[in-house]
Amino acid sequence: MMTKGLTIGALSALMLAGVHAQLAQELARGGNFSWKFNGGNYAISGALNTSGTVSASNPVAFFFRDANNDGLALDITLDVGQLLPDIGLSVTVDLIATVVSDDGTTAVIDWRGQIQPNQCIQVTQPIQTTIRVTNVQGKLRGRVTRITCGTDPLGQLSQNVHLRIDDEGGNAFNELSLEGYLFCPPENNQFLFVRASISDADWFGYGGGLPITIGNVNGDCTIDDADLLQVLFNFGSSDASSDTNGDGTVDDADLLTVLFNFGTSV
Ligand SMILES: [Ca+2]
Ligand SMILES: [Ca+2]
Ligand SMILES: [Ca+2]
Ligand SMILES: [Ca+2]
Repeated sequence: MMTKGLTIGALSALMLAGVHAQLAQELARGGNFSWKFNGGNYAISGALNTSGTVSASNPVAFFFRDANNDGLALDITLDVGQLLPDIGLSVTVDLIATVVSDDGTTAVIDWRGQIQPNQCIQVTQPIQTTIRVTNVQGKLRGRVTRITCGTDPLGQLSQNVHLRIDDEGGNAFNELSLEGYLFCPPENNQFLFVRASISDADWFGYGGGLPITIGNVNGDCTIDDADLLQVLFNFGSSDASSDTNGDGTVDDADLLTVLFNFGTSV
């Protein structure tokens, strides 16, 4: 009796989770999101004192993973060089995701990370020099809302998207800062200390959708007979667009994935 009760309880919980899937879970399920930095301002203080505007950068795709093993696969790796190609600084920082709030209609997610590389890195802006970067800190806060499922407006993702993410909370929650020492001195020298930060960052992105890994082989907004037919049609082949688990063969494992998630839509 007890086992049966537990099983029914677990099933109810699963069904409830399915019905009331939270936005953060839906974002994580998509596996990635496209991101566009629209621009902001920078300020450098210390040995150098200057400020200006940071121009918009090309859209990029971020791939979610669980970098800190807390069960939430929403962490991203921010490549500063990709975000700010003008600066010529190549450094990456893992931003760990925390769900601040999520009522199923709107979610707020924080991404934060910090590294202490203590490495000499070439920069080309605002002057061409080397900096021994001692601290890199990144913060992003995004508000996730539902949109009509369709192709990624930023053209980065292969699956359709149904979530939009907008920057939220201003400078207190969106900042990229770097600290280090000009000319790469062997020891910390306060006269050479510089701190650069980006404020007033304006960004947005898209994510969600149903990835190929859960059986949405045609990339649209539902897992249905079209996906089933595509897998059956390519059964036994190595067609990558029908290979849900990426093992090089379209076989019963891929078919089961489609069947298991059959009927899911966003
Ligand atoms: Ca995580
Ligand atoms: Ca914005
Ligand atoms: Ca589909
Ligand atoms: Ca396969």
